[in-house]
Amino acid sequence: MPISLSQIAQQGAHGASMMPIIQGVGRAAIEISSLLQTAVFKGALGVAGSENIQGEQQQKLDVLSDEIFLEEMKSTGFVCAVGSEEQEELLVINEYASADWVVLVDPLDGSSNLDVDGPVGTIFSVVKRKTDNNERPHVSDTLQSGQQVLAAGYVLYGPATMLVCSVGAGVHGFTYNRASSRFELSHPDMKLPATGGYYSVNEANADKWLNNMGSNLENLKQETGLGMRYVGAMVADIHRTLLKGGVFLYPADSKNKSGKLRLLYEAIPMGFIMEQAGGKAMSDDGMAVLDIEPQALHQRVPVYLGSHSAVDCLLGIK
Ligand code: P6P
Repeated sequence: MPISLSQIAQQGAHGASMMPIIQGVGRAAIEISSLLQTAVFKGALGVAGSENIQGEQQQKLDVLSDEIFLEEMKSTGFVCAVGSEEQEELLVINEYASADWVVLVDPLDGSSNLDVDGPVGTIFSVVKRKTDNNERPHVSDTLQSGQQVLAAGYVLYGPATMLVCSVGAGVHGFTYNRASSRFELSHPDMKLPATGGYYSVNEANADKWLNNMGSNLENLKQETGLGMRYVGAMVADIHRTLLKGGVFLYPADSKNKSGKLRLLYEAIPMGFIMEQAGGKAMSDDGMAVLDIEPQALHQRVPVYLGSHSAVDCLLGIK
């Protein structure tokens, strides 16, 4: 009997309560995967003609994926609000405004890869609301550190569609099986290799990096001899780092003084996955990603995510 997403209900302290939400992510993933594969025939590639809160051109598929994800979170009946990269404000699900859970999401990460048929992904995390259930959910419900995360993970839309997630009891990878129309466990108990792998960074920015990150990276290259791989979609670069080892980094630079990646729906979920898989998730000033107290829904942070040896070598941690 193939082990499917319902197995999550037996994992750790939060598996049972998180399973319906992760199953909702799985349903959204199947719909988004199908949308991506037929987008070119439906005129759904290209820009939507609008910008998101980040001032970035929204792709049509960003908007469509956001709508699909919100609809599936609503259909769980357990989610009161969603904080999305594609929405400036917190999206309250009015029909379930008294529910317990708040979901943070980047519905289609790496969408600049879409017009070159590159891999893209969905990144999510789940926290328990801080407001009382009889109050209206508020953006303050999202401003919780990674230590409060109950579930997190990502979907990778590649040659296969994979859902990699954790409820705090290790990391497990599920691959969508079209024959059975379900996600089936394909990568149980994923652990980051302690050595080897690649460094993964957009080196075109190296001359703008802050905090001596250029010399830090040269030192990492000298000390480890790691090769380099960079897809330009965080989900794909993190997934490879999880499987092969090494480090993914997006440092602060003179253009993005707080880095480019968003704390709540990119750095924290990926940092949670990395730590659950035996890796390390750091930001600047010696801060662990999961210890950062968020101040805003779309806050950005520098990230250094990977094996302990690679992250420590890069950051000069003895
Ligand atoms: P750059 C995609 O736009 C994204 O948010 C992440 O998925 C990815 O890691 C990063 O930006 C790529 O940024 O500046 O290298 O194109």
